Amino acid sequence: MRPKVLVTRRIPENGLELLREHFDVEVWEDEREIPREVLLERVRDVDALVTMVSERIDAELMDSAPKLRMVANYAVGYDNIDVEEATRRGIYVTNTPDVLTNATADFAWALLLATARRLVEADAFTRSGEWKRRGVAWHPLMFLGRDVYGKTIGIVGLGRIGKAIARRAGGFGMRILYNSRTRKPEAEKELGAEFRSLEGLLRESDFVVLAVPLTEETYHLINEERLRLMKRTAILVNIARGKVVDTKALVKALKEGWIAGAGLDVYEEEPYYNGELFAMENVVLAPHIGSATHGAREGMAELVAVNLIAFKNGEIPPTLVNREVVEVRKPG
Ligand code: 8YV
Repeated sequence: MRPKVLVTRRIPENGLELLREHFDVEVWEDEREIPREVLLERVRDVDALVTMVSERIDAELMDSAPKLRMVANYAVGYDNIDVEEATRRGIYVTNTPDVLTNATADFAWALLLATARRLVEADAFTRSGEWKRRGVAWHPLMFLGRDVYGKTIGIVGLGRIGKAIARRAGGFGMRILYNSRTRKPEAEKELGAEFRSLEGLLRESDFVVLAVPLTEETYHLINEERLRLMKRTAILVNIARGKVVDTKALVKALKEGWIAGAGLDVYEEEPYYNGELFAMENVVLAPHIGSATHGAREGMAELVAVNLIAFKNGEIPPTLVNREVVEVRKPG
């Protein structure tokens, strides 16, 4: 019998084709997210799981899946998985780094530029026909935005994606500040980035971009006190995880003008629906699509498959997250 893999959402065909050569593959094809109780039922006889975003892979799920040997997360961030619990049980956990770095960094810039230059508001205005209907002459004060070129960008988290964001900032003639748990002398040399305390970075930056993983330490890292340190003209961009920012504090900051705007791809609760940000013109909102390019999505699908196949062949999966698991159980 071939091992069974459940894929919880549709992913590009290239990954599924590879998987089908080695596994019995079941894909949850429904438009709706797989309901938790259905997921708990479906995992009963699976050997491996391809999962993503907000699906909680916790002790309860692992209890429901006695045969589960590997969880391949279709994402670089794996805060949805209780990795410690998985390791204890000898379950391998993998993620999809690198293949989505450039796409996500590009998207951080798309949000930054769209927010700075009020692109979404301007698009809505143009489509509405108001430009002609109102009979107001075009004038030089329409849709004034924020300058980007030559300004200061502050990147919180200088991992793979943070560095790729910084590289792009070079082309915009920007001063680059960064904050991370440890200093990165090589990146400082390569990118000309300057280390700052988080507080210092927030005070000095015109654009603050969040690129940290969600951990206990980064939960609500950007809170009321820290938002108050930012310039009134500054823009916050979040392509990391929604819970890195205290949304209530952010709404207050935007309403009361402590900061000028925000470009968000991630939210504390996803899907984000009808929250206070909906009514604000100085925000640009995207539905967690940072890595949604053809290339990145196909790369992620391939990497998920490569990891699973390696595991099946008794090899260590190339992007294994919990290396200690090898002590608990050999792959295969
Ligand atoms: C995923 C992401 O597309 O990689 C991540 O951490 O947030 C995105 O690239 C999304 O989480 C689906 O799993």
